[in-house]
Amino acid sequence: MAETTGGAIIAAMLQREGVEAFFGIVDGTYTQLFAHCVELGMKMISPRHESVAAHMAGAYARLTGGLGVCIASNGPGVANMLAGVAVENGEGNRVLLLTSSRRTGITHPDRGGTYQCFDQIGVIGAMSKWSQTVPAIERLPELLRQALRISFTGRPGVVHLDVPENLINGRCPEMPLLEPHQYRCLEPPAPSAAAVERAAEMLIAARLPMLHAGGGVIHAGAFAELAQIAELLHAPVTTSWNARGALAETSPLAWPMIHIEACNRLRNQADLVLCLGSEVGETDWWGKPPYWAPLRRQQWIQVDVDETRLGRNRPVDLGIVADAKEFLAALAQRLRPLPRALAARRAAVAELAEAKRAHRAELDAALENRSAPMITGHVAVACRAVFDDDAVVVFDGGNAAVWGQSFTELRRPNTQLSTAHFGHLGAGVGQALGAAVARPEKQVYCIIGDGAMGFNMQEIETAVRHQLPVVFLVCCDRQWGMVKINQMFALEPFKDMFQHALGPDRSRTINADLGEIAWDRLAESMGAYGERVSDPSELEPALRRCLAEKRCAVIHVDVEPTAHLFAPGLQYFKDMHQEPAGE
Ligand SMILES: Cc1ncc(C[n+]2csc(CCOP(=O)(O)OP(=O)(O)O)c2C)c(N)n1
Ligand SMILES: [Mg+2]
Repeated sequence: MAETTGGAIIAAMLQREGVEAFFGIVDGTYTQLFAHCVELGMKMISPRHESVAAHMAGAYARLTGGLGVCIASNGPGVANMLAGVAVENGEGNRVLLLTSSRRTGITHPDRGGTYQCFDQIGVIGAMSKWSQTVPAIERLPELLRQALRISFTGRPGVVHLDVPENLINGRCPEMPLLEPHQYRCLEPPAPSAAAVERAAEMLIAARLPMLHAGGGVIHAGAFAELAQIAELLHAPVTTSWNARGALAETSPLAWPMIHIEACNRLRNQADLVLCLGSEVGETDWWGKPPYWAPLRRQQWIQVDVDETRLGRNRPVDLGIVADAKEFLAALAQRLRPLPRALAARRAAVAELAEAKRAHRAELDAALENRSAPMITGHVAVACRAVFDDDAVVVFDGGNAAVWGQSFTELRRPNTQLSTAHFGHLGAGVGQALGAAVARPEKQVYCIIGDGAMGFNMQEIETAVRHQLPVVFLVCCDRQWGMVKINQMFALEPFKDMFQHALGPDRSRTINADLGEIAWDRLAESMGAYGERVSDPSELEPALRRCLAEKRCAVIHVDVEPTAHLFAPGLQYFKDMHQEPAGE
């Protein structure tokens, strides 16, 4: 019988799954794996830290609607990957992690003193959807099939298969391989006709229905369907933080999550919520009053691929297990335009929209300050003026991300990346690079704090090496801004307790200041293009020069450090940490 290797088997199976790119760092324990993948035409993108590979894979999966594959080598490589696993699983991105481990027999369990070994599946098992090791080569195809089956079932997240080095690199007999349709369902779950009928009746009868979209809408790619249903019903759309931009914000029916009071008002006035692919978690205030109407005044229909999420945080009147796109497409078939009811809805929606406009004007007032160093809001505004409407924007950092979100209009669906569940500083660097791999023909830019950039600055070289022309705008306030402002308020009532920590006049903060890194010069040292801008009127020309370079570019943006501390809406963020008052 012809011979092959475990690595070649995995590569062939990934090819059958349509994998075109994967992310990770080379190591001898899995040479046969990455070599065969590259041989089959898959692009291997190699960052300089394993956790970045996970974020690249997560962003890639989210933007392509496919599978994000990353690899990490036993012991230290896997240890470095753990942060990425936690974040990407938390964010709910469809990531397949393949790791090597030491040869069979000396690990799982550790024989004692095994080099570069820890309980990889025990640790990752506790932080992912599924994690297993391959005990013998005969079981490799079956266990990889199980990993893929679980990856495409329910809410996306990280699945992990660990393969001992001798099984990846050693020779073995060839084995028959199956096609994906032979081992997993390729069709997303469709709703029953009865459930669609009931939902349609409720939506037609409602006075003011609204839609609430979560990450499930993004992963289902249900953008056109969401817009169509919103228009048919003339229903405003809010999103979770994770799904911001599921509906283009150029639509008058989009209620961007930055307009918190406007969202609260809408969520209190709607008498019916159609909740799509969202678990209605903490950043949606658990679906509770006073942020949403009480149960007696508001019905809920919840649609999710994962039955265990139905009614979990907010009780529902109708729970439907279905993919968001399948459900919305079926609903569109059933709905007819509703001229009489719509007239009343139009008036109600127009009135509610006033709160969005007022808040926008309030935010934009900050832009009247055009002194240098700049007010951080100018960064996002200049980007919106220069980058294409379909550019992918990544927000990372504390206040830098809040300023960025607050001044960016998302003009096309699925063009925004952040770590909405984790707020994980530095993840945006990998996300931006992953975005550039996923959408090579589109522009990608990343608005990031100077603290956040410091976690993964080495990846500028990765962007240069792989010709990923991402533009980074590093908002340099030389502080952990979001934490500094928090300390200023949180320590105020306890000032007298901290004479040593806060200094004799009790005016200091504790370790919230950072030194300066010259991000433009750092970038140049790695072969990227660098600029430094302090005056807001110089930002657009600098961005145009960056784009003309057609390579990775980094702009060191000097922002006014005190104004930067007062990012819009921080009080709401603080409020969110408390349990909402209502039932
Ligand atoms: C990996 C990680 N470590 C720590 C934190 C806690 N944290 C939240 S915001 C913040 C400060 C962010 O500083 P920077 O990136 O410079 O953004 P700025 O607020 O100054 O704009 C910190 C330390 C976090 N969110 N992620
Ligand atoms: Mg900072």
